[in-house]
Amino acid sequence: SPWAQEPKRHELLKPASKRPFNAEPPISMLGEHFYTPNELFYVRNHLPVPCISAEDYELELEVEAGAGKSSKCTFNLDEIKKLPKHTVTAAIMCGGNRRSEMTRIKPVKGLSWGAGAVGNAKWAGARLCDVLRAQGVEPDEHLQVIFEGADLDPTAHPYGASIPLSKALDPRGDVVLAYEMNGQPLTRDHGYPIRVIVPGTVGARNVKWLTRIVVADHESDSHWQQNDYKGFSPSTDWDTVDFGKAQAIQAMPVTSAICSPMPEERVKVDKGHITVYGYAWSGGGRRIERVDLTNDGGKTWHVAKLEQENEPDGRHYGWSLWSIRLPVTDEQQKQSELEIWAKAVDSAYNVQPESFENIWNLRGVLANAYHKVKVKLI
Ligand code: MTE
Ligand code: MO
Repeated sequence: SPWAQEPKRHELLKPASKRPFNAEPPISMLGEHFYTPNELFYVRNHLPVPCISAEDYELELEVEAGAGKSSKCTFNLDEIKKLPKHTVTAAIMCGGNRRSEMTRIKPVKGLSWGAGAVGNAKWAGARLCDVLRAQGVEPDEHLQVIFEGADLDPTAHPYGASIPLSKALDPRGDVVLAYEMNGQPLTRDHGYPIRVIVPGTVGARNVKWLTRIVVADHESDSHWQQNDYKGFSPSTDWDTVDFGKAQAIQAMPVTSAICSPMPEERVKVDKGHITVYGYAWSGGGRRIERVDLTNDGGKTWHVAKLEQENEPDGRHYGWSLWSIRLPVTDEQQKQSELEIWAKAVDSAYNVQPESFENIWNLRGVLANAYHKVKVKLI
């Protein structure tokens, strides 16, 4: 069975599916750590986890004829580790994070993720731009970089994805061939021995168990690049959808989530306040500027305190944690039910949409409406 060699997982990871393994941590724990502990980092696998030994590992780099002077070369793990080591903090978020909230409007196809299909880590490895430059790859707006994993589907096609060459070559893009996650070697679930980290870009392009890189004049022809991870109008249904007409998701939109309290939690009011915390993140390196909270349906907004790295805007790839002591009126205390809303604003003043109605899409991706949590006051 292809599933016989699956790694052991932390018991707190809640599976959305077991084969392939997909799981998220309890979000109250997620919001407690600026760097997500490796064993609690969500796992999103489309296929069985491949077994790769450090000795046998090989990465192929090919420049196709349509993308300049064609060439092919390979690297083993030691060769990659000898290249200058670059560290970047980046959150990775699945395109389907928070899908379960969008589903409540109208069913969508996809794993029913809560708000935990995201994690923030310090990644270290060789810079992809160094590897490409050494191979003589020149900037060209029309070219793409295709990544392939060692995980194969039943027809022997690898998991694959692609990004624009301009992102790969940009030194501020911080794309790394990572062998470390929070100072530890990658675990098997997260791509051992090498995965590509594409900061600011949807999880699906951060290919794990990376075995092949191709510079080409076209995107990856994989299912996941072509027929998945794309957004559509709320009125597009499975009879009318044309995946060829939509752009593959790359940078993610601004989002946030309340990690604590959890829905339906009984929350103690302390001197007229309750404590609320969570995360916020935006794609494309856009820093989180502000997180606003309301518990009266938007009549009054309160600004949360942010914890974030001091990276420049445009290169701010890590998430922000936020927390606030939210005031509760006597009137609200008497009613005992309270609904809390969170919305984040990024450095381009992009803001989350208020509801899921107008961003609903049939795959349930880009689910970034205000996060709304109903609690009971005690
Ligand atoms: N890479 C390979 N080779 N196979 C996969 O199934 N899943 C992708 C991406 N890279 C995937 C992959 C998706 S959809 C996401 S959201 C992230 O990996 C999840 O990364 P994680 O499991 O380390 O959290
Ligand atoms: Mo994903």
